[in-house]
Amino acid sequence: MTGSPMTVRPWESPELTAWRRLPMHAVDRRSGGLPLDGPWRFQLLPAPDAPLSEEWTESVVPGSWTTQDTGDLPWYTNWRMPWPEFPPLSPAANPTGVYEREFTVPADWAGRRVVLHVGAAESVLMAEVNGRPVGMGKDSHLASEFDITSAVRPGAAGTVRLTVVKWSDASHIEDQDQWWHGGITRSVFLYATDPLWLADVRITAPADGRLMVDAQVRAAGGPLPEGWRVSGQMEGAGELVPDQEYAEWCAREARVSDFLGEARLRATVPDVRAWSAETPELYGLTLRLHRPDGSVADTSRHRIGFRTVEITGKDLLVNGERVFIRGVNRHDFHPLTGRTVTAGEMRADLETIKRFGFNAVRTSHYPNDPALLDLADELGLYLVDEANIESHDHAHELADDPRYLAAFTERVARMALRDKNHPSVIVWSLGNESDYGANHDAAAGWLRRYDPTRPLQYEGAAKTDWSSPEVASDILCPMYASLDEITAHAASGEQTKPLILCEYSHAMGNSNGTLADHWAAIETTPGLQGGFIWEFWDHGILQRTGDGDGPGRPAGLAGAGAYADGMTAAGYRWAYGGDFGDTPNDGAFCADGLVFPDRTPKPAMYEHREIAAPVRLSHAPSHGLPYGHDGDVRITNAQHFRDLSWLSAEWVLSSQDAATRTAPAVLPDVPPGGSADVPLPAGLLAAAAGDGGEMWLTLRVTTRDDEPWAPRGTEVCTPQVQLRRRDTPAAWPAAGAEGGAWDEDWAVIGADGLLRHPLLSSPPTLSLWRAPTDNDLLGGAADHWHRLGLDRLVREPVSVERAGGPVTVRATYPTAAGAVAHEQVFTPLSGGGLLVEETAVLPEGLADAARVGTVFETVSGLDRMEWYGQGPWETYPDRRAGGPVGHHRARMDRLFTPYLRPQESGGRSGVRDFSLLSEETGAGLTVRLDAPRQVSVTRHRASGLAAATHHDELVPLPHCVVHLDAAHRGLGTASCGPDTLPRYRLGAGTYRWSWTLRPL
Ligand code: IPT
Repeated sequence: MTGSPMTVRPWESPELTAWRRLPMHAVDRRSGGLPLDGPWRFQLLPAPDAPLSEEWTESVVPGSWTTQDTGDLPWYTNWRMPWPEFPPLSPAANPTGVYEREFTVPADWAGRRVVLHVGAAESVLMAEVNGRPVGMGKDSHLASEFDITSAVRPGAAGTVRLTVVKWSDASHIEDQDQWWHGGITRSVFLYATDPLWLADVRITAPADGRLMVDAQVRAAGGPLPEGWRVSGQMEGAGELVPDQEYAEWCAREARVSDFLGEARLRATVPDVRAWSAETPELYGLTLRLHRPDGSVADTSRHRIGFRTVEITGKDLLVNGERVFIRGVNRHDFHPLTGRTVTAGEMRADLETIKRFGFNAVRTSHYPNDPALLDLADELGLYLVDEANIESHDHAHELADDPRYLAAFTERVARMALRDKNHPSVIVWSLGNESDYGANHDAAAGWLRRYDPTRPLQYEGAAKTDWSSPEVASDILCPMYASLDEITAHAASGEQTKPLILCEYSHAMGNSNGTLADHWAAIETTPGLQGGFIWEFWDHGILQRTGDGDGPGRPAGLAGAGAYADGMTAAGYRWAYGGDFGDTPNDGAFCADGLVFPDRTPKPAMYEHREIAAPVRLSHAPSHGLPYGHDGDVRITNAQHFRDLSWLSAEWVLSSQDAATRTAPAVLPDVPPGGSADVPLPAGLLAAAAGDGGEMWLTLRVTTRDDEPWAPRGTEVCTPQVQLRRRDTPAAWPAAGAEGGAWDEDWAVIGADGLLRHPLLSSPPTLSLWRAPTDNDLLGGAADHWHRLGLDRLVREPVSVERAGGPVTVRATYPTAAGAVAHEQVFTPLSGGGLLVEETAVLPEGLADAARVGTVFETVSGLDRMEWYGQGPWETYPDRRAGGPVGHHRARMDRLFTPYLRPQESGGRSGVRDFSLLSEETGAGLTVRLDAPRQVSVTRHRASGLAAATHHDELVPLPHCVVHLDAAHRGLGTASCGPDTLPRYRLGAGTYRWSWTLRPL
């Protein structure tokens, strides 16, 4: 301890997990105490044993000192430790924060027991009060509490000093893939109890409404007095009844032990409304501890959710139902404060998660702030509550290292002790990426005995043998397994457990390809029950770029608005690994979330929202295309517990050549899992009878009333069916069909075969490359393209043939795997239009190119795009389930998605036609495509995107870069996990596509 004669170095003693730390419990002491949050005196020492100086600065608690201009900055590594020392050692240079402040214990706390609560400290906490060491604790994501009664005097001022050592033996088991920080990251407060207090409360509340409450009572300094009593009152059930049998047993045992401060109460709630993620029904319970004279010594309030979790065969059941786990991994993260998040921010996270169709969160990779669990209970989310253990870099050594045995078991036990009463917690997790060893089995043994009401999981336990029923995991929870692997296992006859991926669909950059394929399999394959997308957050820290490299402050400079517009405020950027001079680091691998650092959802969120839709729309089986104006569509309730009465809907009918029409829709009264066939909206179809082109019917579903996680009118999903195909090829301008003549003042094909056109600043040429996505880079596709030379394609003109109207241009594009033959036939159309028919032949070695298509650049001044196709958000061939076909429009800068590391972005799938126009004059150009195509329109060339490392380096062009793709490679998830499926890859061979260009 600082200033104490103790010579032990607690930061290098894994056996020493705590000293005088109170047992963890589930009694909420957050209100009624003495808050100690706010500015503290602070100094950052270079090492834990360095002397204190006279120089005090200030640090705000809770907060990470690494985001508070203290000189110690955030450092990002994925799994490797940032320094070379082996466990249990830590480096000599070891930033150590000393926090100090005064406090006054209220005078009316006289005679009470006083406890110091430190919400979380990274990574070793040593506490002193009035110069006296009062305790030590580890585990950066759980609270430490110390009894400081004898160190304080009620009514008098005192000083508390908290010393926090950043690197320790514990860092080796907190080696999670995230920024390293230091500091006191959750709230600090004092609270007082009676000398007789409720030490813990345990609630068992299964879905049948039979409640059991176990209270544990302790008395300061000795045995419990005679005559104490616990009473309980419960909303919906009134007074709880003491369990007589248990009371008698206790009385008997207490005579022997003198210390059995236990009471058990029971109640049965009639017609209980069960808790589930869809129906987060909570009941209030108040427990009171009475002194022998009947007066109240202590009170504990709880919100109870009645629900049952069990595993039957290969199914995880909640309240008897096999629920799909539509999960996401969430870290505690904030772009300004590092690890410190307020309850309001946690609520915003969870509301976002709910609004995009998720029903589950894995608290990767440590227990979260208690407020998060309260919110999950209230908003309705299933939690996999994960212990703070990840020994990634030294996983194999530590899993069996007896010096770490206590740390493993304690971290698991303390989590369960704290969170056991939350209905949202349906599964415990022993931690992440720590191999599998005796320490895990010890922790699992403790947990299974302590809480038989929940399954536990640990990915590492079942890694090598998916079928073994013996290991410390009740759920088969692999990470990043391929679709083939999981479906094969489900079909193997060897499956012994529910298969729920603990991580899948790595959301790094422009990613989450094949999510719909995963869910198509999950929803139809017995044994597959869902998974948790990796991950919610892009961990970009706001950084000033102008003057120094500190984390950005003051707060709020790059708020949601600024970033949704596609840029951070000037002079700031989202920093990732390496941007703070942190070496070694793992670069942008921390930018792998479904939301940007300011919580703006990425397009993949909309994909998920649609895949998770509670309402599905399909053609009634009796019908095929085209429908005409009669027939039925089928509406299915894809929920597990709720009917559709909480939703409103409207029909949206969109035809390619007419304006969108809408009409109110009535959702049928169908139970969970049920469906009903409803007639097509006849009036709407009649009105649209004359509309040309293909036709789509969308059911736009919104919340009917306010939900705890969304105001009334929030869009929930937009399922869609096609009613009529488009009548190509008749409407397609075949060469010569629409007589035109070359107007040489307007458009010219030069001797080089390149088109000069007044609407274009750069002629249409062949493109086979895209600015590599993170998946392309880390999965190897980008290297493949670079070796072939696709990123620096050179056009060699071969011939130009003029035959009156059409001009045929042939060119080749040499690559390392042979030349690509490219042909363009340009035909003038009446009214100044142009038809371009293209063919490209890719030699064998060019399979798996990024794209095959046309690229051209427009004139300046076009700032809006309107299109008929999928949208409005970005979609790609293997991530387009969430973009309904319709008429969409967007400002040019909104088309682009500002992934932290610039890359291919802004694509739209299934585009049939689009216009680029000036908002001011309405003038511009319009392009019609022969078939639904992948199109992207941005202010950036692929080469510019590929060369930039951050957005502040990009200079938008004044004009548009347009890509029309005959084929575009899927996105996959190869930055960590499987690449896209073969059907989303490009083969060698002949590609044909055509398009028309007309002035607007
Ligand atoms: C896996 C980790 O559990 C997670 O924390 C994160 O690092 C993720 O990968 C990638 O972003 S571990 C990996 C070795 C599969």
